[in-house]
Amino acid sequence: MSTSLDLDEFPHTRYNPLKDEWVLVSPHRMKRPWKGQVEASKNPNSLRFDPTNPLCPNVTRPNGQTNPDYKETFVFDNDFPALFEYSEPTEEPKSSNDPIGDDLFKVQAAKGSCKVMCFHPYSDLTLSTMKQNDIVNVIKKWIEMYKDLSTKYNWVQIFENKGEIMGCSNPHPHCQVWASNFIPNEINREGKNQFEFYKKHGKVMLVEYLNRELASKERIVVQNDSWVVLVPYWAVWPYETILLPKRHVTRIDLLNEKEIELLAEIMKKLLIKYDNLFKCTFPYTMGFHFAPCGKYLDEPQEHWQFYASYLPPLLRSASVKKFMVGYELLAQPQRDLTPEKAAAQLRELSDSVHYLIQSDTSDY
Ligand code: H2U
Repeated sequence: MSTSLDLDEFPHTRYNPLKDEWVLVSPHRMKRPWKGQVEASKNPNSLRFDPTNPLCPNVTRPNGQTNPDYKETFVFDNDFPALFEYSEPTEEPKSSNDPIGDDLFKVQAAKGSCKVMCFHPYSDLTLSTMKQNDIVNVIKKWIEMYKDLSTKYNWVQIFENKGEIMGCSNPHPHCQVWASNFIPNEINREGKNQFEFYKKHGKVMLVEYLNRELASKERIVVQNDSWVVLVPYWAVWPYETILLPKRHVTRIDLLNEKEIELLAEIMKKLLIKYDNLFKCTFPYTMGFHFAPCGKYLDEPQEHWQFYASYLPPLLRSASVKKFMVGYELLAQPQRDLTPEKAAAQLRELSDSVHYLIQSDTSDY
């Protein structure tokens, strides 16, 4: 990008076209002395099986149900769901009721399905230390769940909260899947902005964006034949990344076998890099965004591009996190480290040798 601004030195704001919002970048602040606390990193969970953990195989959950002796993934209905399913099984997304009320007091019934998915029977593994084949199983299960939920609900959010710092309640490798009759705010916003871009340029925003990133190389972290991980130009969190396919894919169930295989490969590579960054089991929230489903399956959604977003909170060490507080909550997000520097740091880290396992971990 040609600009007279020195983006490495001077404060500037960057535009996020996906969210239609700006982020303040203050690179000069990286030079200030740091007197904050730096704690030693906690050892990751080393217990393979814990009979008191409700996500482990063969354990009876507090609701009285016993988990099967699962060997790969295991999915169950969340015992404490944020949403309740349609009361009538015949209800469909098309008949989802519209909001009622006026401009000041609007309300709409929220229906949905909340599932928990265990990635693996062993509690001491994470996606970064699981075998690539086991990650392929996880992706295939996501697709299966999506296919089932996408006919009944208008949106399916697959997400993983990892680490206590991110509010994750259980060290066992797992994620959640929430399907809803309504389109959540972030999806609504991204859908509108991608649609406007498509109308204006006749191009898919994130396909075009990736082409530009591949040409510049500045923010690329790792890539393979089907996927690219990069720190977005408009990243908010210090080591935030976006994982994009190299072709236009509107929904998760449209990924082919090779893309699924290579998605598992690149996810593992990125997560090994993340763990190696501060030598800890790296916390984050991750999830997928793609075209909505349900009643939108009948509508053109070509403006959408499938992607995964990784949002890690850490800033300087295993325990020093970036706080999204005062200015961020009241005005707009702000960061010190530039996305280019974050990408360079992540790029240099090994994507095959995990700091805890001093050998090639691809077949751990
Ligand atoms: P988190 O770690 O992201 O909080 O996800 C764990 C989910 O598992 C959480 O939503 C559910 C919690 O409600 N859960 C059950 O459904 N049953 C249990 O016995 C334990 C946890």
